[in-house]
Amino acid sequence: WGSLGHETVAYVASNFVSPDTQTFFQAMLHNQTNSYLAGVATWADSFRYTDAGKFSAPFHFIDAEDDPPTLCGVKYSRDCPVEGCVVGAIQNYTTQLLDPDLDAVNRNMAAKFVIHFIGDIHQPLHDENLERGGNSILVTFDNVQTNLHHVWDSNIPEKLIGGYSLPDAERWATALTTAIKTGVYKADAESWLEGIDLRDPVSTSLKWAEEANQFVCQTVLPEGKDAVVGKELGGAYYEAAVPVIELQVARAGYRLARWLDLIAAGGK
Ligand code: DCM
Ligand code: DCM
Ligand code: DCM
Ligand code: ZN
Ligand code: ZN
Repeated sequence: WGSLGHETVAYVASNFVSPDTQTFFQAMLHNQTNSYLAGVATWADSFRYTDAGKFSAPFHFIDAEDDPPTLCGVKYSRDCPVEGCVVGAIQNYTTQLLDPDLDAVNRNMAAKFVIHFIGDIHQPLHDENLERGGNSILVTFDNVQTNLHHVWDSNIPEKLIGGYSLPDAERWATALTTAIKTGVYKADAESWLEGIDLRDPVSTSLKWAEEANQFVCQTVLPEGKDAVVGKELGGAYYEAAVPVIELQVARAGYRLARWLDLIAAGGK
């Protein structure tokens, strides 16, 4: 996701964490405001472009070597290489956060990674190998040349919300929070937490990746890549994608809240 998606996931999570979790992460992140999660949600995207952070570039996705739209699916052994992937990264940085001996600097970094990667794993094209997660599929969006990955990361969310500032993210998160508490997601939200297990971050996050990857076959490329190459995606394609993007941002925020609650409780 672009900054709007990541900050919205973080604000949704802030709306659902327990008071103890809020206190725990506000202290860890040295931020006493309501934006303590949103304020660090895009840090990992800046860090991966630095020399010190290059190692973390593969941690933002898992390149499922499936065959959309005929066959979608993620396999950890097949799709997570030695350099790492988002599923392995969630495991590694969650484990670091549970280590009471970890120093404050690494603890702060681990928190920022977990907040970001639980967002990314919910973007369908972060769970897909085809054309580097859609980055090599050139398209136009409202007459601007871009690529399919960027359309899902940023163009669609920003057209929906009308901007990408921190207040835009807070506003979107407020709407998604209401939808979870009393609206269209109310009946399903508890089921989003099924299978969540702090002692098994790989199985937990692989389920999230698998679920997002199914949307590559259903919504991202329902008629294959040749049906979108060079096409204008700001119309009917946009309309079909919006409900999936809203659902995935809502799920990511709600699951991030529970994951942080479990971490703050020390895995107890
Ligand atoms: N991005 C950034 N810094 C740069 C270049 C790009 O923060 N120097 C952003 C643009 C996209 C985002 O990274 O919005 C995509 O990253 P991801 O989807 O992995 O979060
Ligand atoms: N950004 C975004 N959507 C845009 C433009 C920028 O999400 N339409 C993000 C990408 C970078 C940050 O804002 O993380 C700063 O971008 P820039 O340097 O392009 O202003
Ligand atoms: N990305 C992805 N899968 C890949 C390669 C990249 O999901 N195989 C993501 C990471 C960023 C965006 O695509 O969100 C752009 O990546 P880069 O700047 O590395 O081209
Ligand atoms: Zn992306
Ligand atoms: Zn990322």
